[in-house]
Amino acid sequence: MVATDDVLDCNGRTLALTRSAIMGVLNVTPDSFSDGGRSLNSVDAVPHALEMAEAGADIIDVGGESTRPGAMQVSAQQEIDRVIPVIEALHSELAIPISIDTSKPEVMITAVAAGAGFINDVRALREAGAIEAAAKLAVPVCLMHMLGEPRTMQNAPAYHDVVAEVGVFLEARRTACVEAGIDARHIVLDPGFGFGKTVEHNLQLLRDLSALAPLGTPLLVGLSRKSMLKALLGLEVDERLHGSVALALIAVQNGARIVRVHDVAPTCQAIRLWERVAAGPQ
Ligand code: 9MG
Repeated sequence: MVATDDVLDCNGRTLALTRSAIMGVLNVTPDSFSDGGRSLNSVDAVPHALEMAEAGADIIDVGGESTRPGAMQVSAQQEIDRVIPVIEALHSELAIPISIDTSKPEVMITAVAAGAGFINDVRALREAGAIEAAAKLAVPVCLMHMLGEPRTMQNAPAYHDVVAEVGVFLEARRTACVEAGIDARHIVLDPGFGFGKTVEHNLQLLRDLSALAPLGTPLLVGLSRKSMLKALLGLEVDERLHGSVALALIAVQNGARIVRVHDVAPTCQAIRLWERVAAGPQ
């Protein structure tokens, strides 16, 4: 059993996991699947992040490369040019931790130097040099499961037992990270909803989420505005608010400790209410 602190030290800023934490999504990309280019530059992105913090976000996840199926890849320099001015501005204007959503070691290093205190890697530190960079930076990391690569991951993904296979992958990556020198208490795991999964795979993972946390490692999940809401309810991206809040709440009830969301205020209200009910008589 790995002991997990209830507080993550994110480069000098704390992320408390004593209650569910809300991670606000800040895409500084022209082709992100759900923001539709809304947060393109530091001028638009910073006020949006401040709004999310005001609405209850515990951490802001800044990304400079879209991970939607079929998205264009960008160079490390392009990613740096997009995210660093935003991270610098947020670091001086906010007191909450800032996460960098990247798989590239150069971006991780530059982002942490600019004030980021958490690495969110959809490739689970499998890119060359990423695990070594993260170990040196000594900030918490989120290791996400993805089958294949964003460009091709939704081409007929197949598993024998999706929950077991995702669990084996996450455990193997956790072990590799600890062996590379990453503090086990700094590791967060994520099943990667929508990353090389059919709707049935996503539903199975959501039902059995608690099966992925037997090691005491906190779980992060991202279900916000994802295409399973189109498949299940026929909703277009701009109609997915209520479904996203419901999915975040189900995830928290099933063991998620951090939820990555676009709509911070409504998600926060739903989760805080549920926590109050679940706490029992005071
Ligand atoms: C960047 N990104 C997009 N979706 C995500 C998800 O579900 N989890 C994590 N950790 N990152 C995500």
